[in-house]
Amino acid sequence: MRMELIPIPKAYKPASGTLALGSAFGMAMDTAAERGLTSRERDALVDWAAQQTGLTAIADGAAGNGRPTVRLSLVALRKDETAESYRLTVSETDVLIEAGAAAGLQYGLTTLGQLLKWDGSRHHVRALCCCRIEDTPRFAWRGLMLDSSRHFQSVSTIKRVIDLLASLKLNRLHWHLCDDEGWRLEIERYPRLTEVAAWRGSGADREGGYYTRADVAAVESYAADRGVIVVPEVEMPAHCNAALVAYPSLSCSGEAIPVGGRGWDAYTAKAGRRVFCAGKPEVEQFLLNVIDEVASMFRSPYIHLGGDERPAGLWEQCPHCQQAMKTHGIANEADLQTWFMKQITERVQAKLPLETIVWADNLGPGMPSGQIVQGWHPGQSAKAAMLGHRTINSNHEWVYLDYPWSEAVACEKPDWMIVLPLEKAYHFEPIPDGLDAQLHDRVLGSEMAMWTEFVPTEAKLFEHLLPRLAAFSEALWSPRYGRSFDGFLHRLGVWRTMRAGLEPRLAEGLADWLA
Ligand code: TNX
Repeated sequence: MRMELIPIPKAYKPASGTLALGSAFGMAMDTAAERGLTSRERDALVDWAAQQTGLTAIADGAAGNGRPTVRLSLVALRKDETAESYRLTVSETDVLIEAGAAAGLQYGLTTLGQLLKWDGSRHHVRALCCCRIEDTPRFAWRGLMLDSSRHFQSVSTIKRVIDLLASLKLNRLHWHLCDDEGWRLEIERYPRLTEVAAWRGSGADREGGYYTRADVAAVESYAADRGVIVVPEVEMPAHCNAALVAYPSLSCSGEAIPVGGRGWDAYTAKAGRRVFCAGKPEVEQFLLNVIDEVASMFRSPYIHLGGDERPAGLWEQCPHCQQAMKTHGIANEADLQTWFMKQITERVQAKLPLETIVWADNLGPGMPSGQIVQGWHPGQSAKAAMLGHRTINSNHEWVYLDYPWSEAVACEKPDWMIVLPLEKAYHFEPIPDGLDAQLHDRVLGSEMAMWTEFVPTEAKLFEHLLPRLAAFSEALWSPRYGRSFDGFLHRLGVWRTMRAGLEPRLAEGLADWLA
């Protein structure tokens, strides 16, 4: 079976004959699509068709004008289909894409673009081989977490990342916007977060940056047009040194955080990792105010509240935290974190129509039940599912993109990192080992995690993202059986050529993929 798509579709049937396309094709929507889609969705689909195929898409709606037509049709879904499913039929006269929603139509067009690039380059004409594809994602949550704190990426880099996600049928960008090493989001109520904490070093030596409200709006609408939901993260109660550099009173001692140099660890090298004080009411107010503003900027129905890697011992030494523990009958620091996160989560949920996500570090019976839990250590996602939570399985051994992809590059990395080769990324299984089949639907999917302590430039970023993100897309989208690493490598070679042909700048960053 000839099939050059990534991720590989659920079902593909070749048929005889070809459809020749010139430099343009017509696009027609059936009545259901005309009625069922917003004009913004229709416009975005026409733009997407042109972008993915490299041809001119003319939304003329009419057939019989001599041009081949791509027809978009909204249909009722079958039981095994979701809003992201599509059916694509290439006949000798036209292309029909059927789906239950805009998302599925968009993925059908993405597939059309891949088919055309491959068939076209093979035949040296713009032609498609007739075929029928039925496709549906295995998991609903297919994402990338991007850390913009440790190193800042420009809006144009973020848009290129979103293009990459969309071309691989990935649908979530989890945006890690604040951490110890930098605060990256403009919050009008707290200007020092970006005046001060978005920068390291000074004068000509200053490095960093932040996203304005206008930047976020641009990224959001760019992502929305490509079927990607941008999920912002506001980290707490730890990984917050940058916020404490800007507003020291939010820490337990209230003292200024000593800053050293302009390296990525400038805010932690001298100060060590600090925490927000769990015993000061102003901390909760600060975080709720920040979340309010974040929610007003993003249209995501989800917000990530962090929750990972609280350094032990700091709250124990703090009189405000001790007092809070006494008042609320809390026995230890871990329970204090559970209480703190619960306070914030419940207030957010009472006020805003948001689903909350947290890292799994503080997983336990005290966690609010509706919480989505992102596991990053082996076993955490299984435990979260068993405790009744929906979970995103980002087991670091399989999906951490900051890890080197081979022993050869491992020497440039810190000792604690393990190697995540392409083949391992390909074989990632999002359903944790041994999880009871009845709980499988609690596993929403996964995100690869692109931490950027050691990823300072766009070229490095793409070197880390690709090709492992392509392997991951297949693990999340395609059926578990009926695909192979060898087959993937073959298709990857094709995909790489296609992308390189289209985007020479990207190709520069991809030098040694398959060497
Ligand atoms: C752990 S995973 C972290 C990050 C680091 C990463 C490095 C997680 C929730 N926290 O802060 O960047 O390891 O691999």
